[in-house]
Amino acid sequence: MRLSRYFLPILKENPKEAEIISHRLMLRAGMVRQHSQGIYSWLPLGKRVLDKVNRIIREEQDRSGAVELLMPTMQSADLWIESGRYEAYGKEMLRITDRQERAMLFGPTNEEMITEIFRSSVKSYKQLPLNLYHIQWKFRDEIRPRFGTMRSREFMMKDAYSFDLTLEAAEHSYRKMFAAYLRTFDRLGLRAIPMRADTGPIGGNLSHEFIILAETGESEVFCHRDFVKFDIPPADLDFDSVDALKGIFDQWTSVYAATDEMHDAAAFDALPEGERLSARGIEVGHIFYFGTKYSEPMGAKVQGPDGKEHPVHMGSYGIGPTRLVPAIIEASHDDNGIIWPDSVAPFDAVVINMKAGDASCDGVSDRFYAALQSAGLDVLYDDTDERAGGKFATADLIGVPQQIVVGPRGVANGEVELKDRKSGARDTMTVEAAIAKLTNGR
Ligand code: 5CA
Repeated sequence: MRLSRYFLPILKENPKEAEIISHRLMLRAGMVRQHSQGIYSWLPLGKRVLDKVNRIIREEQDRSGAVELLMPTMQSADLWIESGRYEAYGKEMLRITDRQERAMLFGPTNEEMITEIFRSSVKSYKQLPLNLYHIQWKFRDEIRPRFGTMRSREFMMKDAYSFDLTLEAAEHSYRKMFAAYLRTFDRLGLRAIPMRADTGPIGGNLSHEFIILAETGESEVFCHRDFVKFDIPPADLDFDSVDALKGIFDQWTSVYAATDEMHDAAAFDALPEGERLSARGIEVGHIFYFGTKYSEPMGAKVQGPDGKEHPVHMGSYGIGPTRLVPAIIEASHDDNGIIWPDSVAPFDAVVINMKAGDASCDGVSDRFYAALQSAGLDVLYDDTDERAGGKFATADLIGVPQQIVVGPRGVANGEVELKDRKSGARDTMTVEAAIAKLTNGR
């Protein structure tokens, strides 16, 4: 992508409305734009990161055996009246009346709709287990939308829903998502800690929130320090193995971890001082097992091996991609801007042409741009005529991991400079060596 033809509305000044660093940097880097309270557009740079986050979420959901579909944002109130949640959901639900005076709503979550899809076509236990997920916009009329897309009113959610015949099978489905979440957050460069959590309006009695520790987090959390030592499940994990999944779940739930609603001060205080960690955190995922809470009132039943009909055991599993993007920034930035983990960086590399219009700088920059692109890298090419200082500041602000500086002096010697955004290390080398280094293994 040539920067001269891209849309990257960078802000030079710190936006006053932003209280936390991730919100400031997302506005400054031209990733999002607010329209009204808690409602944002994702501009091209932000959209690239969001797409990469969603791709990782999707790969890990698919790996665990979940199946993707797409449900609408608009729902009929009828289904919610059936489940008994229409009144109970309260003011967070955005209620809309259509031209035929029918009560509609902008979905805050999809338990009812997925249960309706399930009951209309699954009739036998032989079709189980089943886990269906989608990545779709949600709307919650939050009482305090704040911190940019961290807590917005319209936000994206990956929500998965599992269906099983028995409690034991449902627990296995729950652990599958538990393991998939550990892998997902790890690939996003985050260490997320699963904590016993309250179930709120979703219901049920087994629930974990996945929390990233961060000073700006909205939740107060209490946990054991051992979490840093636990293993991330391997890519070739057998998701059908009950023992393997139980092993992972048991390890990660073996020590104290709870959000403040579930906090047991006596149990926590009994831990030796050096093992206790009380901190603030960001909830990036939340999983629930709620048995037959929806299947019973909505009649989602399957025939069991005994020939009788049984309401299915269900769970639901959420991740917030539009919250994850600022959470990653909270975890990884410096005074100059964002430091993206490679897995979600909007561009893998930026070619900075220090003297656009100069035939030799243009020649080398063009060559780089073509070589990196054909190796499959996402490349930004700063071909603008801004001064060098401004170009470096932009590259650092938007956090591109690899920066290639093409300047007239270096080019005269057949050399360029490579800069690693994270370490700040700079290395001068020949054009050939730099291309080989960046395309290595591609
Ligand atoms: N139906 C269940 C699970 S699918 C559910 O709705 N769970 S939730 O309410 O905990 O939301 C799931 C995830 O969505 C949260 O962990 C969080 O990452 C994200 N999320 C929730 N509310 C917001 C919000 N207002 N802004 C941004 N992300 C949000």
